[in-house]
Amino acid sequence: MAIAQETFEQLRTAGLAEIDPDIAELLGRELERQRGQIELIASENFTWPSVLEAVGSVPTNKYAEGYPGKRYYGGCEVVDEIEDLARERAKSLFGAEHANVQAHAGAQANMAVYFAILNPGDRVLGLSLDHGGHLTHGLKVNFSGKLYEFHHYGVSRETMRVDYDEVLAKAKEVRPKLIVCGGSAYPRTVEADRFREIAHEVGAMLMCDMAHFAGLVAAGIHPSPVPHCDFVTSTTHKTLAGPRAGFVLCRAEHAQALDRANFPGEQGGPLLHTIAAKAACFKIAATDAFRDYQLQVRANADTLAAGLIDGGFDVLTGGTDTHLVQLDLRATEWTGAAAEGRLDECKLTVNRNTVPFDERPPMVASGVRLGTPAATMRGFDEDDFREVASIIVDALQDEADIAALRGRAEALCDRRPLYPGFRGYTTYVA
Ligand code: DSN
Repeated sequence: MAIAQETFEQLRTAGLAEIDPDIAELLGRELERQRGQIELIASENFTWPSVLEAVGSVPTNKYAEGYPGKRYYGGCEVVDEIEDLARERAKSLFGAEHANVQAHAGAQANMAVYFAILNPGDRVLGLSLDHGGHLTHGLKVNFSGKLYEFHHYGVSRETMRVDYDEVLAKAKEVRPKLIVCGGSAYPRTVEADRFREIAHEVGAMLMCDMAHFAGLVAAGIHPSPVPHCDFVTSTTHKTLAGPRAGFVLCRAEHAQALDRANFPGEQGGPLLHTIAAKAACFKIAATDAFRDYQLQVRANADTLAAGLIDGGFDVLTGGTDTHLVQLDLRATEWTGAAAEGRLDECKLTVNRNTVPFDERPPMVASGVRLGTPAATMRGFDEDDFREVASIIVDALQDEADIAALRGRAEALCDRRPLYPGFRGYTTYVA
């Protein structure tokens, strides 16, 4: 009894390194991995220390099913204030009439919208996954493709951009209840105003999934989909640089249906520690410094695309309007998978991605998707991205000197340290 009591006291007071050195060691290794490579996965970012602190905070202990002022548990007076702040900040940042900040992730944000306005079997029109859409935009093996009758538009073979005339023709043929715009691998502006005209013409509702470019919207350097859409969904961890999570904005007329669809429709207790982190993320995203960061993300993406093209590679659409650059390897000997492996050896982390009209399966793919938000967060500027493009070009040659290329990537990482104030994996020392 006495020994167990001693252990219990230790468990109640000790930190992770003492209690679970295996996990502590893995967390430390993951921090060093993130520090020691150039992160170019377009959907990833390095969030702020303040956000990490909120994610590791005590509301993780609290059940709060329901919404502020209408919970199914006692003791919610503080978390109500947290969620209210997060909702108000989201509304103010994006100019929305209503915000629901409870989605655990982007997939649940999209699910909440579908549950709010669709019945199983309803027709929906979205961008196909292999042209830059998303799993939750109607892939057959995803809940969206199983529950609803999804139809897809794609990009034009000539321009690789969305052809709005084709979308209109398809919408007239399908007569969807909902049109979904946005996606995960589309490098150009999502013109929600044009989708609105199409939705209006066929009597459909409109949803934009702005998960990838939400940070650019917050900074005012990508047109906002909010005025044109019934619903806008997003994650908070991509360009927005917040915690790993999601949220939904909508018009006031849909507020009640959306809230009910989220809870009790598809989620139980909200993660209030993460919602606290979302509130901090929205506060940061409203600052001039965040706008400057997003301008740098954009400038770096243009520099990366230009460097790849100058090095003899094809970039889908010839460039980008966002943070995202799609390398098209079809004119080379490289597959996306092989290029991903080679770049990994050189300390550049990317993901293979199909390109539109790809003849290879997704596990092999003919493209590589690149993005600038994470490296920009550690301070990379245009000069650094000229060097990144040059490393990629040199790495994708038959006779590449891997050791030398790895050295060049490591030199960039040393010059732009990640989380320099971190001691260990959790403690920030200013
Ligand atoms: N998996 C995300 C991405 O990489 O874009 C989308 O959910």
